[in-house]
Amino acid sequence: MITLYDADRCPYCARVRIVLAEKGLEYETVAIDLADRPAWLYEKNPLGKVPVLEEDALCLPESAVIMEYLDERYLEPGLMPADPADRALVRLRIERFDNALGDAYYAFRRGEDGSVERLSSCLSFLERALARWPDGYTLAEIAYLPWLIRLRGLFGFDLSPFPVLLERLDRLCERPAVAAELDVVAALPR
Ligand SMILES: N[C@@H](CCC(=O)N[C@@H](CS)C(=O)NCC(=O)O)C(=O)O
Repeated sequence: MITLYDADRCPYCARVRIVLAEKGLEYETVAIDLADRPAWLYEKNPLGKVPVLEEDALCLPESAVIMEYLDERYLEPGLMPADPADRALVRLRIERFDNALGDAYYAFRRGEDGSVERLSSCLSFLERALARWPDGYTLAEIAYLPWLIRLRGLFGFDLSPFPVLLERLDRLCERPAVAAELDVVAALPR
């Protein structure tokens, strides 16, 4: 049985939930209150963060690592390209994303000075990058979608200056696994 240590608000957890849903996998959820997290969470992840995925003896933190594990362990549908070079590019996109938009999002959530401009500049970067990406559905798309879903659904952030990004978001939200995240976000306390 798969267990996911999870938080609805967390976009990193959303990545894992989307992959689990795409693969049609059953799993148990243990909801973690990050404001009052249990001490035992540090035994599962020394950083005390979610998501953490457990399956049998395996205990795995880090959303990008978990996504790849699930994709390799459960082959259908495949969420990585077949070619090693293309696979490397998917990993690079996830890495770049985490270093840019991920941090800017949290600065925005904390209401830091200049964070709207910082976030907009990261979204412009993603917009330009997306225009060059192959128009597919891989772990790279699953990696950035949860942030866009939250920016729009939770904070009413105007994504219209980023038409490529908006088009991908709307199109990929037609997939049931991604659409389920719209409901998760709609139910979050404002
Ligand atoms: N690099 C980690 C980041 C996970 C992360 O930052 N999760 C947040 C929730 S969205 C968390 O647990 N924050 C608690 C903390 O920073 O102490 C991943 O990709 O899984």
